[in-house]
Amino acid sequence: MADWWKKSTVYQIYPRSFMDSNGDGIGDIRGIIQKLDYLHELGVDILWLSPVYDSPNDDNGYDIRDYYKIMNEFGTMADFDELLEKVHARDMKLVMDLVVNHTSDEHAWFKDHPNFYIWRDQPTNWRSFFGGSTWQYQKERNQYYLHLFSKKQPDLNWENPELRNAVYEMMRWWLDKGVDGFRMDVINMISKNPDMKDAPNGDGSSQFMNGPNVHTYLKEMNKHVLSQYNIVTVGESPGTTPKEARDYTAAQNQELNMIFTFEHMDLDQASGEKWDLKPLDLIDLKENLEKWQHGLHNEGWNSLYWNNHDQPRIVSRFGDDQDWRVESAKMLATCLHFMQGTPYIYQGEELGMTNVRFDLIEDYQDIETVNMYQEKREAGVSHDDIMTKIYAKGRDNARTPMQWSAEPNGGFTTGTPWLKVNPNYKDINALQHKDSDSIYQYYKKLIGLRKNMDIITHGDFELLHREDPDVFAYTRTWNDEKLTVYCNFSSQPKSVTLPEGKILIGNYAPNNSKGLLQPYEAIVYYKQ
Ligand code: TEU
Ligand code: CA
Repeated sequence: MADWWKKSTVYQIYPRSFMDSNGDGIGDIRGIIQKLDYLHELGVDILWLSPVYDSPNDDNGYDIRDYYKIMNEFGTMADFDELLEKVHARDMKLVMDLVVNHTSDEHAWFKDHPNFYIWRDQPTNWRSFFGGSTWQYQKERNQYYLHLFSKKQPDLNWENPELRNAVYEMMRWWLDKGVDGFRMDVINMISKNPDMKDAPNGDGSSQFMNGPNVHTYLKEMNKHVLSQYNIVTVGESPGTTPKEARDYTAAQNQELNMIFTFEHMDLDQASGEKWDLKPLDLIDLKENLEKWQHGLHNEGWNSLYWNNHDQPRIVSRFGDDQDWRVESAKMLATCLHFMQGTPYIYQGEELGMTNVRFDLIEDYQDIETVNMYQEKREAGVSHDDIMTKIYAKGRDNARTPMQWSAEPNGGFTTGTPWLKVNPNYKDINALQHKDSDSIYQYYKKLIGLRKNMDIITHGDFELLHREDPDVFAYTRTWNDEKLTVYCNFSSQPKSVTLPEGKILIGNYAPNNSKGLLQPYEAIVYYKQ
């Protein structure tokens, strides 16, 4: 079936933190194999693996040393082949994380093919996403190489056709193995302005995001590789608007199937820096998601997500992980899963896993967090002020090990976990996932509704009660069918006018039907 991914739900696995099968404290491919029935039971259709390729793990696998080898800590290529076969045996699909904006500086290309990278005699003032300059001096060449991320992640020079062909050859190798598509890491950064200049505040993003040749490269990639397989592609593209997203994802443009926007994930930051915190204004969120629903309706396709391995956990961020954790986790899921697009569930989201608060910076592993801590301490910011920022937005919030049970380390490992397990694992874990009122079972229902209701896939979106600061309400209409979704994003009861139709799903049982939404209540009405 064409566009099969429009009715699919994707589950993102961060292998390092998913399940450790051999007691070394690091998740691995055999651990994923052990949990395939848990995933199949949830009803997800596509598994997206964060990178499993050989890597020195400066950025936990997003610094690839060998695209044709599995990272030692994760297992062997035979393990991978077994995983792929067992995923397919369950009628699920497997999508790899394609990181081709940069490689590891330990990749053979960096030594043998320097022209696969970007060199300049003089650096610009651009700042790296991980702090410091985006330029690293190399004595042997007496030049600087560009690295938008860590200095061990040199950017690839996509102007070089030899590099592009080497990437396409590698992509075909994985697709010929039978993988079902790619999530493409910062794919909208692969084309840089050739004449790079200093930028205000060192923010070079206007010169490397959605650059001059990005569509040329993606059309070429589609022609040489993507169009030859029945696969799904999603491009991670920070700094992209709906207009640009249409250019990437409109079918007639023959580039990608969908992209990840970051706009809704930037609404609780006060400035250009993710660590400058401000409370979310729900009206901003409603208007942003409306803009994306309308911007790609019938022309392009949305990815729908609250969580991934870079974002804090949504129940702690936009919900209430203290007094209303289960209700708000289900409410947030309802809000997202009735929109148009392909939903992405990040490991642990289906359990209502929360952010973590380690007292010591030494307990944190993420290069982005560790670098930021050092930079801000040197600038005189107090430990406590920085920890507040890390608690809110640090990437390790999403990377604490999956909480499978109340056993030591949440059943993730019998060894010492590479990153400490969230201490709340005794209360929050997968053991209860079969309980009828669990968050997992609620997600399972949502996933099933998407498969069976065309209105969710195709219906028109209309925002309701635009000015209400606490209730996110919208309708979907398709022929003579109508869905009305009410989500209370607050801990206060909120009165709403009852729509016509019957209650399809809700996170309170028995559902409130008197028009007074309980704290964090979500309720969906269906009329035919
Ligand atoms: O993230 C790209 C990206 O935009 C990040 O800077 C993101 O905005 C930031 O991590 C939020 O705090 C991708 C991967 O998802 C990320 O894990 C990698 O570190 C990065 O690219 C480099 O490969
Ligand atoms: Ca292991």
